[in-house]
Amino acid sequence: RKSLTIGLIPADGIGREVIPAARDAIVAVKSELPDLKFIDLLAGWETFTRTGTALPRDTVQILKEECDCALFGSVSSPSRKVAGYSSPIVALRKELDLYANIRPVVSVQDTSRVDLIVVRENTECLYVKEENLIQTEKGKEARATRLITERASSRIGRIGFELAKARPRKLLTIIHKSNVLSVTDGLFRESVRGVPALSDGKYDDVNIEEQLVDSAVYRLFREPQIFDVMVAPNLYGDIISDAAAALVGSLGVIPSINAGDNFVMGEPVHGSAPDIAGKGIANPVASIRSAALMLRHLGYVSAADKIDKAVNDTLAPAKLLTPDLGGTASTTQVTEHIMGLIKEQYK
Ligand code: NAD
Ligand code: K
Ligand code: MN
Repeated sequence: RKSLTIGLIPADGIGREVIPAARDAIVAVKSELPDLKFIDLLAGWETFTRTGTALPRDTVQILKEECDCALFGSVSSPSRKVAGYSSPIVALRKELDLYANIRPVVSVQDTSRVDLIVVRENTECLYVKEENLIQTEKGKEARATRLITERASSRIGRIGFELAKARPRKLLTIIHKSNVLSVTDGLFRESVRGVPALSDGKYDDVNIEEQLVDSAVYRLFREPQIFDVMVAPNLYGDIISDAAAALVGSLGVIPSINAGDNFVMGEPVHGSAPDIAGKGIANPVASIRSAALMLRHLGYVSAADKIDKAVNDTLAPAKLLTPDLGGTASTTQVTEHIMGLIKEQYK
């Protein structure tokens, strides 16, 4: 790759305060990257109120035709149904076929406590949203379709194996409920388990475990350190990744990427945080880590390591923290401190 073009979609609320910090972090490691280009793109609730669409066609087209990857901030989605509005993040995952949602969760001060990655299938399961309501003689009856395919399960399984292989413990835990849902979850489990056989011995050194989803949540809260990489169908992955996030204190530190075979989009896990938007105190760490995760996924491992190290060396001494972590520092102060620690690594 001769150049790296990154779409920036801050969207709403604190997304506009933290995505610039993520951009700064990428610029700070630019000596290890191809020629950088950033393109500012619109999406979100504010865009909807101005233009009538939350995801302009222009944004999608530029992402597809000009960008190698993107950083997404957060949207303010209304809790009531608004005619014409639908979440741009869900649409982007579809448009760009970002089938893997990857979310590392690491304790802020003591990484020996929680250090795991949740890999969530992002395209099917109950999220195909085929729901049906009928009136029967005995009252209303609702049904939903839960789609599990071998193809989607294998490709998410492969991502899980790939991530597990790169970690010291090399442990992949498959999350399912095939004791009850033997057909759908059975297919998920079998498809993930089938990945090594299709991979020329590449994953022979990865240890495979399984957990039923309910006991996985129980164990996550009791002894989170037993987990390394967890791979799950969409709904379980959604729940487990939020539950895991609760273990480390603040949403403001948890990054994610949405990845497909041809595109990757970094995104802090948190939303637009209307309660603190505009105050300059949003924690930029989730977004900065999302930038690092995106670079790592694209193969720029040493650049990503430098960003992560600077973040960890800022958080662990617990001197310069934003209010969500109990400190009094501003977004800018934390960002500048992290940038300083990145620069030091190039001296
Ligand atoms: P939220 O993540 O925006 O906020 C939850 C709480 O965490 C708030 O108290 C907030 O101040 C705090 N918080 C979140 N990120 C923080 C950060 N970086 N630094 C410091 N504190 C932080 O969730 P919510 O309040 O449930 O939702 C607000 C809006 O965001 C809603 O409109 C919701 O639809 C949207 N949302 C969007 C996404 C997304 O963009 N993918 C995800 C979740 C929620
Ligand atoms: K977000
Ligand atoms: Mn969720």
